[in-house]
Formats: sequence, structure tokens, C-alpha cells
Amino acid sequence: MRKGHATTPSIRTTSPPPPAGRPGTVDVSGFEDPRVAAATYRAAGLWTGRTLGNLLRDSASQHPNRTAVVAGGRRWTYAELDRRVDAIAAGTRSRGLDRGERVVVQLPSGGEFLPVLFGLARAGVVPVLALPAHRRTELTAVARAAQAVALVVPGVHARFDHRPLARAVQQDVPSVRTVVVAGDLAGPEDDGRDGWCTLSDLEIGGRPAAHVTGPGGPGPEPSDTALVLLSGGTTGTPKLIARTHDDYAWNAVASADAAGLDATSTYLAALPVAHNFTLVSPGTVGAVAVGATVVVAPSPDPATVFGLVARHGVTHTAAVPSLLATWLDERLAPTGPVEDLSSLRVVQVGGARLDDTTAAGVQGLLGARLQQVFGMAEGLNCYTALDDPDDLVTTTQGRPLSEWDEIRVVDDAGHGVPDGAPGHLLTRGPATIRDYLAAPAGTDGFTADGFYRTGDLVRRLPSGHLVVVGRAKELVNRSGEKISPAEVEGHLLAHPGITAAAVVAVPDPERGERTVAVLVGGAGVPDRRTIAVFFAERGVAAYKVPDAVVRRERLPLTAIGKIDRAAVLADVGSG
Ligand code: OOB
Repeated sequence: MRKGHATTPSIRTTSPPPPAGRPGTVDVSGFEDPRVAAATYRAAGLWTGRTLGNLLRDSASQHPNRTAVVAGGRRWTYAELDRRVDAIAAGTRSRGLDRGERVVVQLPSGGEFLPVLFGLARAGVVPVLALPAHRRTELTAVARAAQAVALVVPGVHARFDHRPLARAVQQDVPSVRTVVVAGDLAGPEDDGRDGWCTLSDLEIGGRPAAHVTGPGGPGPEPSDTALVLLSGGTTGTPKLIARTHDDYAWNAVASADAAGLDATSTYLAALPVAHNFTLVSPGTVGAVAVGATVVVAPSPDPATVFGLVARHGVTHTAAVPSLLATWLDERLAPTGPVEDLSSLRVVQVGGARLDDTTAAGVQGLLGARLQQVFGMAEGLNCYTALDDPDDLVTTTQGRPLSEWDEIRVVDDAGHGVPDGAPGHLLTRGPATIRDYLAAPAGTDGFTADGFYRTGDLVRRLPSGHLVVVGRAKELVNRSGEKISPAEVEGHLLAHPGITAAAVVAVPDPERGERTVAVLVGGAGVPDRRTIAVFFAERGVAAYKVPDAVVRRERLPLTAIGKIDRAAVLADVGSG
């Protein structure tokens, strides 16, 4: 396989670079040792020792009768959610799943996701969040990398039956001994199938929860892994991100503060619930932490979202730029009823670069304050402040959540660049991981002193706000969804009609970027539709099918014989 390489723009300073990093307001000496950093985050009161289970428990005892979750026409109070989570935690344990064991969760936006997430976390069992679009190839890779002992899947979702998929993954990955279906079992062939049960069985089978949550009981420690996220653009060998209760709880609570989310707020989860943005920035976990109401949208389209905003008095929501554009278009030229959005206070936008013009339209068209969010599953979250001047809100991607988030902007040689100059963003901080739980060999994601190499190119303003100006990592950001060109190329090369393939990100007015595959082969080079069928047969998620396919006699190569991606892009960049 002809493997891709990053099209890293060269960034060099001409004058002697200033020292790396910015003189901080806090003392981070010794933080290259993660134990020193952890002890300081604790002493400084960032890591409070609360688990995700505690966040919910505390909100349930303070506001038992407040609505916690609204989904699919049903609602649960905090007391009800807490009981449900207890039952799932207990059922999980009584099924023999142990603290620290991993469970791949593949649930769509709906009423089950939060109970399952918190239920597993309360039991100390670790949810690994897969996407509903993942198929056998991805799920198997994730389950294998995580050495998962169980899967949680929906029954049928979006016309796809996840039960045969779960069976296939169970066949591929022998460590998977349990499958929980949030829905019905498929029928006689699954009834009594070893290790299979429904989510209701799990809840009913749960014993009183005290034994998993009581003081000194075998519940999770705050320093334990609370959940595992997949790194954006996860390839055939996924990069697993283990986030602890301590760091995730801090991320959620501090983000709620940054977004002005409190117990009187209503957060609409419009983006898919398993995305880190929807989970913790401040997302649903932040909402639960402060006792706000979470409304789960079954779909992010403007009609659904605006209807839910009007019906439930939504105050906060979050979108990726391409989704925001559809919301703004609907307000500009309504195609359906014009809903009352006056409850909306904050619309967060992130996941991909928001253009300044669209940003400027938010307040006028939605009547809400825009908050830009630049985040990553690996940890760092940046926000524009609600009271930042308008020009900073519309043209920057915000400042790190806390003074403890260390930022370095460096040139190709790793030297710091002056404020205002573009460079590679490196970061270390209270939410940011120090290493992947599992990653493909050769992954060079961190510096020796523990900074995460984000792969993003930014400029830092003297105010500390970051402007994302590009990307050095090889990734396509398609509506905030990250796709690895190398992975797609690997699948393409498995097709007998293709002898060489290059996948590049091409600017797209709607999605930000789209994938174009340049293919070499004889007469047998498949078209896009054939590739879609081929990918489905291989068990590859549909969003990885290239958006366009172009045939060429050969691929342009660099002097040392690698695919010249810049030349490929110059060739197909406008098509
Ligand atoms: C979020 O998380 P991931 O892990 O799917 O992707 C992270 C990457 C970043 O490294 C950056 O390349 C890109 O997505 N990104 C942005 C951005 N926000 C994320 N690029 C430009 N402008 C932005 N505002 O995407 C994520 C996680 C938590 C909160 C928000 C987004």
C-alpha cells in the first residue's frame, strides 16, 4: 500500500524564536511528570475527586424533581434518571462486568445513551464510545484495541439492524462475552444466545445499587478511566483516548461555567450524543453536573431543532459550522413554520473552522450569543467568552478553558513563534491526556515533556485567543467528522480494479471539506457507486466513501517517490 504522508506546510521563524510557551500565571514547574501535574490540579481545586456518578447523584439530591432528560417524547426527572443509572450500574455488575473492564457503546441520540453512559461509569465499567455509523471493520478494530468484554447496541436504527453487526463483532473479538441490546432481541436466534440481553433485562436484573456506589465500596476511583473516546479520524487501528473521572468532571463543570450553563438552563443535544463536543463542552455531562435539563434531538435538521427549542425553552445548543449554516438559512428563508427561538441564549459552534461571515450572522438570525469552541477529544477546550468583544467572538476560536491549560505555538523545529505568527499548537493541561491508551505503532502524538501535538496550526493573539489557520495532520474534516485519508486509501487499494489511490480534502461550501479520491487502474477502476457497495461489503462506515472519484493514468510523486499530495490537490482541488 502506498501510504500517505502529511502535507505539512513549512513554518519557520526568521528571527531567533522567543522561549517556548508564555510566561504563565501559574507555576507549572515539574509538570513533565504527570504525577506532579495531577497533584497540583488536585491542590488547586480543579480535580475535585468527584466521579461522573457523583455528579449525577449530587444533582439528583439537589433537584430531584427537575427534568433531567427529554428524549423521544419521554422525560425523566433527576431522581428517575439517578435510579435508572443505579439499576444499570447494578445490572452491569451482576452480569459479571468488572471495574475497569471496557464496553463498546454504539448508541444513537435517544433516551438510552445517558443512562447507559452514567450507569457504566457508576459501576466503574468503562464505556468506549463508537459512532452509530461504524460497521464491522471499525467496531471490530475498536473492540479489539480496547479488549472489550461487552457491546451495547441499538436494535434497528436508521433502517440498519445492529444485532447481526454485534454478532459479527462478537465472532471477530473473542473477549466480547456480553451483548446488550437497547431494544428488542432479534428473535429466536438471539433468545437465550449466550451473553445476550436487552437493556431492560439489565435494568430489571440490577440489585440495589449501594454495593457499587457506597462509601468504600468497589465503585470507581476519581483517577480511574471514566470513558474512552476515539481520536478524530480514527483509522483501522484506532487511537483510544482514556479520560478520567477527575479530568472529565473538571472539563464538564468548567465548560458549563464558560457557557453560562446552570440549573435554570436547558441544553439541546443537536449533534450526535457520542461526540465529545456534545458530551463535555459543556454538553450533556456538563448539563447533568449543574442540574440543567438535557433535550436530546433525534435529528439536527432546522425543523426538528427549532421545534424543540420552542417547545422546551432551550437556552443552549451546539453545532458544527455546516449545521449552523442550515439553521441560519432556514431563518433567512423559512421553508416551514417560524418558531419562537427567544429562549435561546448561547449557540456554540466548533468541531471545524467557522468562517467569520457566518459567525457574524448568528446573533441577528438566531437571537443568541455565539460561542466559538475549539476542542478535541484528547482534552483541550477553548471558548470565546460570552462577554468578549464581538470581533474576537466572530474571528477567533477562543481561549483555553483555564490558566492551567498550557499552550505552545511552535515552528517546524519546535521553537516558539511570536504572538500573531502561525505555528503548530502543542498543549498540556488538566483535561489533556498524556498518552493514548492504544495507538498504531509509530504514533508520535506527544512531546517528551507531555505536550499533546494537536496537528492544528494556529495563531495566538496577545489576548491569548487562538485563531485556527490550518492543519498539519493528515485528516479530512467533513462537517466536523474526521476522516483519515490513509485509511480510506487502504480500503480503496483492496479493490481489485485499483492499483494506486490518493484521497485528499477539497474545500466544500457546505461541509467545509469533502473527500476526493484519485484512482489509478485499468478499465476496471470502479465508480463511486461501486465503491459505496464495496465499502459496505467490507463493513466500512458509509461516511468514508469518497464524495467524488477521479480517474488518472498515474499519481504525481515527489522526488523521493511518495504521493505528491499538493500536486494531487492542485489537480482536483476545484472539482
Ligand atoms: C472536536 O473534537 P475531535 O476530537 O473530533 O476533533 C478535534 C479536531 C481539532 O484538533 C481540530 O483539528 C478540529 O477538530 N477542530 C476545529 C475546531 N474545533 C475542532 N478546527 C477549527 N475550529 C474549531 N473551532 O471536534 C471537538 C471536541 C470538543 C469540543 C468541540 C470540538
